[in-house]
Amino acid sequence: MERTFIMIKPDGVQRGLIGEIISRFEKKGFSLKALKLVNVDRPFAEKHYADLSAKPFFNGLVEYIISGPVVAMVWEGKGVVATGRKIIGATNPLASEPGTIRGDFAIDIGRNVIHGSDSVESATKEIALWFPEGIVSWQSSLHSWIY
Ligand code: RTP
Repeated sequence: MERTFIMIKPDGVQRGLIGEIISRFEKKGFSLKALKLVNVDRPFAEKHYADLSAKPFFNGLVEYIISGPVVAMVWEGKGVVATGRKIIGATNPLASEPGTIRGDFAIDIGRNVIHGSDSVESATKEIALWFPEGIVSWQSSLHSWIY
């Protein structure tokens, strides 16, 4: 079953959006496989965003991610990577459709509330980076009729 890495960024945590965000993924039918509230340090944030290290906004992005605790999660389900990105909405919240998380709760691209893996390959890498301790194994009883 496909998995994705989802992170509620510091602004999402500070604004009290954790429950709202978890609820949207749960109601869609995806299963929460791992969750932790963590402060990340600069080297870790730089590693997570290594692919963007040449971008002009890279330093600001790292400062933002280390500015407060984030919620790191693994969600599982059919098509969860692509559908998770749809639930999140476009990177620039002003371009995100209403009904998406960014469309409903954000304005600024530099404070866009949430991250979601952009491919199955990235998800595998990000889950290994954020959850080196491994994740608890459980099977939602809903799977038998959802999937
Ligand atoms: P994410 O990785 O956070 O899910 O975002 P994304 O795939 O939608 O967008 P990406 O291009 O990977 O950018 C990562 C994060 O960098 C910040 N950003 N700032 N022009 C800017 O100032 C700018 N562009 C991107 C955003 O926080 C974006 O989510």
